[in-house]
Amino acid sequence: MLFRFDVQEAQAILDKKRRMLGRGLSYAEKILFLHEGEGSYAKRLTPGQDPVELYPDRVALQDATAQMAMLQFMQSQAERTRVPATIHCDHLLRASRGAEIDLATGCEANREVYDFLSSAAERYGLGFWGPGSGIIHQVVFENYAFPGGLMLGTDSHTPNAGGLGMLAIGVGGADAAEAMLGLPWETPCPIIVGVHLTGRLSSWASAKDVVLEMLRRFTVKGGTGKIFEYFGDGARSLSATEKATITNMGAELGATSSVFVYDESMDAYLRNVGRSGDADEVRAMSGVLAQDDACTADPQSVFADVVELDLASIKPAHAGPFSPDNVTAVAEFARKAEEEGWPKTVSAVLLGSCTNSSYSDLHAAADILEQAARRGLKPKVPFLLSPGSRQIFETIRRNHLLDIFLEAGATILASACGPCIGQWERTDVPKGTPNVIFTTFNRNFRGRNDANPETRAFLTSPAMAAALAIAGTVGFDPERDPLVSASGELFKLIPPEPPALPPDGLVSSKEGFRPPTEDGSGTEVIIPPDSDRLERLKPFDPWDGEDFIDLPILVKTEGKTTTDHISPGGKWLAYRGHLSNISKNLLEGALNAFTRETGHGTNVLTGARGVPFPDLALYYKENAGGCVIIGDWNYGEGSSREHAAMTPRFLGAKAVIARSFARIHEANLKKQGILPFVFSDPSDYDRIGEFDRISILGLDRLAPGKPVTARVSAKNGDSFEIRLDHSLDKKQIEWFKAGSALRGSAT
Ligand code: MIC
Ligand code: SF4
Repeated sequence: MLFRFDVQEAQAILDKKRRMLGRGLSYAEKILFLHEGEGSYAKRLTPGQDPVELYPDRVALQDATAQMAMLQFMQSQAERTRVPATIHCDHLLRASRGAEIDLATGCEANREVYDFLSSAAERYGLGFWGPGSGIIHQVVFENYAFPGGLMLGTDSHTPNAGGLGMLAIGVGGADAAEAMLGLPWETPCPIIVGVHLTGRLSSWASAKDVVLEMLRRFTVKGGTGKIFEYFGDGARSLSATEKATITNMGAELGATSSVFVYDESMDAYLRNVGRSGDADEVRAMSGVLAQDDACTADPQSVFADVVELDLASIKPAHAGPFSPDNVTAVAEFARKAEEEGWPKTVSAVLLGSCTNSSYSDLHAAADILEQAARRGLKPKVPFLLSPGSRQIFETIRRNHLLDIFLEAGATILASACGPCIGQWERTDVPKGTPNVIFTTFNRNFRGRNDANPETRAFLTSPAMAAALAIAGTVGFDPERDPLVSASGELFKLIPPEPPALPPDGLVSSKEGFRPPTEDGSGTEVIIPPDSDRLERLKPFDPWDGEDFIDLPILVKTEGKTTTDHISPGGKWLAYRGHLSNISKNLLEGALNAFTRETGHGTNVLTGARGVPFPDLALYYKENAGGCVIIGDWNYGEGSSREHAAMTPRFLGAKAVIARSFARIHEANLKKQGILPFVFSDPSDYDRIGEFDRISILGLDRLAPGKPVTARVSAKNGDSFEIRLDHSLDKKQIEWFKAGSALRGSAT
């Protein structure tokens, strides 16, 4: 049974809401209302202000975040997850020599983490997808996502399931642990924005280009607090997996989630993957779930905002470097590359990831390689493919696409995140060498893929990625530029028209999957006592009731400070279950506004310069009662990793004062007992000096909606006061007092 209510019950709930609001309901609202907790059910909530309590149908965890999630879940002494949940081993596999060898090496290298996760899953009743089974979002899409459902996932790209009409939201591990305890999940009631799609994609334009267009318009901050609901004729023209590419990268917009309204493409997908039973159940509910007429007749009465997007006007584009909203049309790219002085040749092409590894995506890329092969051409540069799941891999093998990739000389990596999260043992380009790569991934932050800050990564569509691998020059535009065949003739690539779904369905494989156990009480969770990768958590200390007085500033970060800057991936992924060890990467990639260094700062107590932030934080913890972090706009953009909040907490940071926050990171800070403040006047950011001390006053009167005063004291004794705003509600203030949320809710 997918739904907790039958048609009549669901209808009654929604009728009540319609009456309460005096208007029609959107699809996303219907899902929210059908999953509300008692705390918010009967209330009329103001989007963007009031918190909403939700009960998800499912929780998904990936191995890099599941470790902390499970360690926190274990702190609660619970017996079993109350909500269906799965763990997916995808992030920790390194990509080096190809699927088979990498999988064997990875299983050995990560043995203690996999043993821990597998035993914890068995003990607490979670499904377990072992290494090689696929990337969390792809596996969830194939096996669990369903229209009308609500899911939480400990990964920012969880909204991928929005391609199947599921409202899916990325959260930190503590949130997931709470949901698994059966507690309601609380978030600011999202603002629903309608995205009305008309027309059809044509030529080289793809679903990737649709979301790049959204990023061009709205930037990485534009989605904060919002759910984008995609609908209209244009939406119906996209396949479920094309839709998923768009909702997946809604994370790059900072959106709480993105979702497409249920349509035929979702029904077709579910049947193609062998889930006809689910498809039937959803069909029975489809009348209830459908957008109310007002969404099309009078969209302004339903949505906070309506975006019009004509798919026919979408042109192919690349995004990068260093930010997914740096979007350049392919037609303009050669000129831009010249202007910017980017290297002219492509150094590698990476295909796959959770964003673009559907059958159709891989078919599109294979089609290009085949067109080139017929003219005697092969990729000029290393071409690496990470299939999204074992099922996808088996399907491309059965349907002979794999042969095309292999003949083109591609390296087939394990069905895992691999280079997307820095697990790429790149040896062909020495660190520090400027170079350009094209990927079909969703993020391109500096150093993310190969730990080389000089690598400029551009996000693009699968067909374009393949075309660039063949051409080898960054400015290549297949619409405009011909290629020269092996026999010297000019020819142009033809835009591929891949099938939406694999003919004969997706190959079914549950290899590497262990379903939830009925009773795991006899299973012992394996944590070797001497492990440097796993460490049981000790609760953070409760607040001592005192104001924070004259705390030094650990860093004032300048510009983009993503979670990749605060707690990088790559080699550090190995320590995601060991708080003491992973804390050694704190703010490694952050730019210090005072000194222009990255990852280092000045010890204002001793005068020592160039001190790594973890050492500095520890020094302040021991000698100054802690520290404060000052952040720029959209601080904590990017991933859901709560390590970016736990490590500063562990090393004594008391508050982060930023110009603004990304949603998941702000929530993670609250959960871990760090106070997130924003400058009431963003220009106060400029007034803070390196040697200033920060006092946060009146903490005993901390209350929802009430600004707080901070005193900034300079070395010479001068001081001034600034106003800080916050979004803490009553419960979250209790978390702060208790030391962290789980401590607050579990003890
Ligand atoms: C990412 O794409 O940045 C990650 C790695 O999947 C993260 C999760 C993590 O840090 O483990 C995410 O997007 O949430
Ligand atoms: Fe994995 Fe990359 Fe997707 Fe994150 S964005 S889940 S690292 S494939």
